[in-house]
Order: sequence, then structure tokens, then C-alpha cells
Amino acid sequence: MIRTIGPSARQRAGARRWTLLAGAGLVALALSGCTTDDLPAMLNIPDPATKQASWIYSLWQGSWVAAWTVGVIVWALILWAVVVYRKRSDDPPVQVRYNLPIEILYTVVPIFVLIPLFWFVIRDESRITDLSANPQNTVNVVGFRWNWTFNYIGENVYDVGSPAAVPTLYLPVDESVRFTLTSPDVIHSFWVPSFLFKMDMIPGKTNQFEITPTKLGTFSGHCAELCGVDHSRMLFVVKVVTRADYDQHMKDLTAKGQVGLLASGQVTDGATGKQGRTTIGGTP
Ligand SMILES: [Cu+2]
Repeated sequence: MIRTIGPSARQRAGARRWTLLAGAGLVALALSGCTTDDLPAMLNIPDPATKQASWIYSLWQGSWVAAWTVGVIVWALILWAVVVYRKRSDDPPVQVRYNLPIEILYTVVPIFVLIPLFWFVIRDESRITDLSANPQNTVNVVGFRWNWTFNYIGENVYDVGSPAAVPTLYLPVDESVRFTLTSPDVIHSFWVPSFLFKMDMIPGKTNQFEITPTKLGTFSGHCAELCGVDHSRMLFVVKVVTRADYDQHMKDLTAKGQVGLLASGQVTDGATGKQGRTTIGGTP
């Protein structure tokens, strides 16, 4: 007696119906005109506060949509195989080793998933790290153990913080700013979560990136590289303000005598308690 091992005609018809329904659901979702604004901020990503951050935000959401789509299809296929090909007898199931069409499918489908992902990542990475010929503002950020110095290059003023007195970085809204990142001691990382971006500051090397803040407001900043005993106290505040408020702040720093550029800051060595201050630009 010959026994069938695969699904019956009725089961195949049922599977086809579910496949059609799932496909129709995906098409309806795609045609419903959803934009990234309709999607939730996945995994608590902050609202983007710069032009570049909005590209990163879209890439993040797009990656999640792609991941969920692939995930749902894979889970559906697993469930379908479990139900339709469940054990019906003690005979061994049909063996599908060396099934060339299936193996070609295993190879081709991931390639078609990864090519768009790769394309979007390369496109966004190159425009996020792009440096313009003439940024409107330049700030040299010095990360030191354990705080920050902000040297406003064009205005020739600085501000410097300490773990006890957190400094504020002022940026004018809707103007491009280039950050040049330096460190006199160990590797730190300049991170403003609302910019959705961070970059390391490495002794002996100058890293650079540019952003254009698009939202007025106050944002938190952190060191994102474990750099020593007071790493967690390497905090700062970012205020994105109007051009008039920015100019006023530059005047305030000048009035306080914070003129010139600091190569480092108030360096505190937690291990020995030593303190020192180094300067560049001739003005202490
Ligand atoms: Cu640090």
C-alpha cells in the first residue's frame, strides 16, 4: 500500500489561501501610504534634532520595517511547515537534500534582502559623514579626563567644564557646524543622543563631522567611551539657540575673559589627585 507523506489537496488549498491573505495584507500595508512619521520611535530612539539625524532616524525605521517583514515571513513559513508537514506516520519523510532550486533560493533571497539595506547604509553613511567646504561655524571639542572644553574657533572664545560644573555648548539653529574632536589623554567619545550620532576623540588624531541643528532646545551630552574613573561624570549640555542668542553668549564668554583656545582643560587625575591646566593660542 502506498501512503502519502506530503499535504493533501485540501491542506494545500488552505495553505495557498493563507499565503494569499498574508501577501494581500503586505500589499495593502505598502499601498496605504504609510510614512516614517506614522511609525513609532522604535526602541526609544530620541526625536532627531539635526538634519543629519533625520536621515539616521529614517534608516533606523526602514531597517526595522525590513527586519519585521523578513521576520514575519520566516515565522509564517515555519508555522506553515510545522502544520502542513506534521508527522502523520512512522515512515521517514521525503528527503530534500541536494535540492538545487531550494538551495539557489536560500542564496538568492538573502542577496535581494541585503542589497537594498547595503545601498541605503552606504548612501546615508556618506552624506552623514560628508564635510562641506565652508561650514558656517566650527567648534573644537576637547574631551579630557573628565570633562569637556568647547573652543569656538571663529569667535576665539572657549568654555570649559568639570564634573562638578557641567559646561554648555551653544549652537545656532539652522546653521551648519563642524566639530573637530581632540583628546589630550585617552579615548573619549562625543555623544549627543538627540543628534543620533557619536564620534570618538582619539589622542594624536583629529576627527571631524558636521551637523545642522534644526530644533531649538536643550539637549544632554555624554562621553560614550569608558575612559576612566569619572567617565560617568563627563556630561555636558547642548543649547540650540537663535543666532542673536548665540552672538550674546559669545559676548558673555568674552566678557568673562574666556578668550583664546584651550588645548585641554581642567585635567584631574583621579588616581593621584593631581591637577593641571594647559593652554594653546597664547592666552591662558
Ligand atoms: Cu570620556
